[in-house]
Amino acid sequence: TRLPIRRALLSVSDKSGLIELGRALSDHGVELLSTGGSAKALRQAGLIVKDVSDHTGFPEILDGRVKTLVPQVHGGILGRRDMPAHVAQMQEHGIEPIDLVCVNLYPFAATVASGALPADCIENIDIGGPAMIRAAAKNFDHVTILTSPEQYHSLVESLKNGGTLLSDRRAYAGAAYAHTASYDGMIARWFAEQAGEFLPPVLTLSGERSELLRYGENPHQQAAFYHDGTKRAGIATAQQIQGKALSYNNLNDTDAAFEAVSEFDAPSVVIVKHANPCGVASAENLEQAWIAALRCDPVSAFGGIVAVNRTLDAATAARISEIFTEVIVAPDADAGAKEILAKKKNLRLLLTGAMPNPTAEGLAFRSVAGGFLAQSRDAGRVSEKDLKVVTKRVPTEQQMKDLLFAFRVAKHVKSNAVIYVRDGATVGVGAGQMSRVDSARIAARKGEDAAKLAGEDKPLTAGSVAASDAFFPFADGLESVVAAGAVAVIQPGGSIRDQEVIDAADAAGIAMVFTGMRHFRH
Ligand code: 93A
Repeated sequence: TRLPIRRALLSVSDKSGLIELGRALSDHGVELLSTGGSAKALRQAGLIVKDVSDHTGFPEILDGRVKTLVPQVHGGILGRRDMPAHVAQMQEHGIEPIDLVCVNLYPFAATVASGALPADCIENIDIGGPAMIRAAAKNFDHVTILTSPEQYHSLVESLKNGGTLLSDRRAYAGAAYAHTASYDGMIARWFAEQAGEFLPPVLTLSGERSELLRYGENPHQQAAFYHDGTKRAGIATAQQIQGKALSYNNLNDTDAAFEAVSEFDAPSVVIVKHANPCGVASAENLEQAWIAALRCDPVSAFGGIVAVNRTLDAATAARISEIFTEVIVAPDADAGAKEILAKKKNLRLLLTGAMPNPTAEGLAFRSVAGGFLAQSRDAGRVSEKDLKVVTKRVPTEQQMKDLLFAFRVAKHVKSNAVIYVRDGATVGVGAGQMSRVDSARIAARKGEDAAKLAGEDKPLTAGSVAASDAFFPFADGLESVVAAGAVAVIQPGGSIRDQEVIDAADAAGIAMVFTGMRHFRH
């Protein structure tokens, strides 16, 4: 059965869709109650509206801090229509039932984001709004609660059919509590930030659009994508231009690729497989960067995810589409590139509108049994001035550039990570091994394989530079990269056996620099 709506209270900060909703309600004979700004907007559109203060006989006071926090409003929302005692008490106190509440809250997040003073932020903590939302949601048996303009359309459809269904009202109620929970979560986080605390007392998602995914990492797992409301450029801001829906693994890999490529200023390409880069290159243009990145490990690149840090052009798109690729993610793509990729029906093209700032703050999570770990994201980045040359040999200018490039790549490779780089491109990536020596060997072997595929007689790692995401605990790892042909090494340093490792580098006649910063990624 449908529940008819006779009286509605509209009190919204975000006034989008308000007039259309108000008109539809009015057309269906619903009495409109409203607060200051909302009432004004409705009246300007020619609608008949009663001010809440006229309805309750109590004025808005304390600069609007108390507008709707009165029994006529909350009694009208909370009273149970199916209980004679409630009905009698409402009559006794002149409380008229309110069947629909439409509220969205003071823009706290936007106020904070605008850099407003703390006093303004505080003033934008909505009290009356959440109270009405929570009250209406509690009484969903009798009351409909709308908290987002996206819901107005379905409400209008319900009106045409004579009212709302219980199932609709229950769904609206759930959404309403998610909305107030995330709102209070934001406020709690802001208080924690103001106090300089890392750990907020509650962590909630923003209540922004969340997407159900077909399945998780494996088909027997359920999965969803939640936005955290920060609108960080990347996977959350991406517009999908073509191709089928993204899977959990696609999202994870695409994120890894895009975050990695955001590290580089020059036109760059990152190819990712299973969350690890298998080819990274910077060059004069994207096409050259693609060619160099692909050369590193063309076998793994098959079915990979490609991220670029410039508007994707036609020449590069044509090259990429020569091999099977799952996803391309770019800040933008020109018309020529879109046209070429449109021929590849299964390829997903994602355009994010912008590149993220790799050094921006943020949180990173990981689940553990019974809870989750939170840490600030790895926004660390070394530059040339942070590097300490520890060997007799000093890196050349080109080696220095490659060393920094290699260490930035290492940050985005699962530990233990050892990466070989030549002329702005990876030529061997060793990822995720339990022993650093194994990572070094695997990366070197990839350099050999790639050389064979490219028809070259020397491994690609010959004359390269090598990066390690954490220090070499023993000289063996260093000796291994020397054996692969590396002539300069970048690593954090900090092992009690640093001297042994430095001596081995000097004995081999190579250059080595310490960063003082580690980039574990587990
Ligand atoms: O200052 S409040 O916390 N006190 C209230 O009693 C109250 N009632 C509604 N804020 C209150 N509201 C909020 O006012 C609503 O949640 C809505 O965001 C806003 C709408 O105000 P107006 O209609 O004047 O633009």
